[in-house]
Amino acid sequence: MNVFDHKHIKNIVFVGAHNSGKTTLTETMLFEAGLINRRGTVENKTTVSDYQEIEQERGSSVFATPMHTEWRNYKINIIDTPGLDDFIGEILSSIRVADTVVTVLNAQHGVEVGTEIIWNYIDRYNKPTLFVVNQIDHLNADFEESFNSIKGLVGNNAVKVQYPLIVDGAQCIVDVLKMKMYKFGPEGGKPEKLPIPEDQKELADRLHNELVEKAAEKDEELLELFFEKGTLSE
Ligand SMILES: Nc1nc2c(ncn2[C@@H]2O[C@H](COP(=O)(O)OP(=O)(O)OP(=O)(O)O)[C@@H](O)[C@H]2O)c(=O)[nH]1
Ligand SMILES: [Mg+2]
Repeated sequence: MNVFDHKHIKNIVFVGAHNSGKTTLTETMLFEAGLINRRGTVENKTTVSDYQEIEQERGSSVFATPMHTEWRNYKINIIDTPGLDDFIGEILSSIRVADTVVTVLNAQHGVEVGTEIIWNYIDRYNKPTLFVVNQIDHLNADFEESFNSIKGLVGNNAVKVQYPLIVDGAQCIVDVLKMKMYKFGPEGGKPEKLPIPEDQKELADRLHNELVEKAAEKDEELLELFFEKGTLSE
């Protein structure tokens, strides 16, 4: 077994309102990373994270569950937390040890009361967070509305890193950090990496600049580099 010093251990904590899809997303990540060879579901009581009897009875998470993977000489701990604030102790203790918090939203609802409660703790403990707009396959899912609700919650510091797009019926993601488009097959899996389509270039460029400027604004060293080079590398 590999041994890691504290600099090479990163804790990534999944938080979010009840039923936003944290456990399903974690399961999918473990599957796509090849750590499990069968993707379980909450309905079938077969996820890695919700393994306790009470969680399987309720069909929802009750405990913070740590899982892990290795990536580029780092040990990445992925902690899936419950969404219901009855279990706020589990959520709080996980946020305290987080290097990065991932706040999962359901694209049908955007920011919910549960998201607000959890955000207050993320803010209080001054943790960086990435928002994932999840469940975009629903008919009434609305990415833009969800993003606006994030801005309503955290203010203008929120910037897009990726946005979803349907191209020829296929689910795609435009990544404005890497400036690439990822196209997924119907069953998910490894996406095809493609150039950003012509009709998305202007928007993608604008979002890329916003992202770079926001990053520079928050860090003196990056700001100096930004003035020197006019942009920042990935
Ligand atoms: N259509 C659709 N359903 C999803 C998606 N992700 C999760 N679900 C369903 O949403 C429900 C809740 O999913 P969970 O993964 O248990 O959500 P959670 O955030 O872990 O819930 P708590 O732990 O109780 O807070 C389940 O019925 C999932 O099958 C998605 O991307 N699309
Ligand atoms: Mg869960």
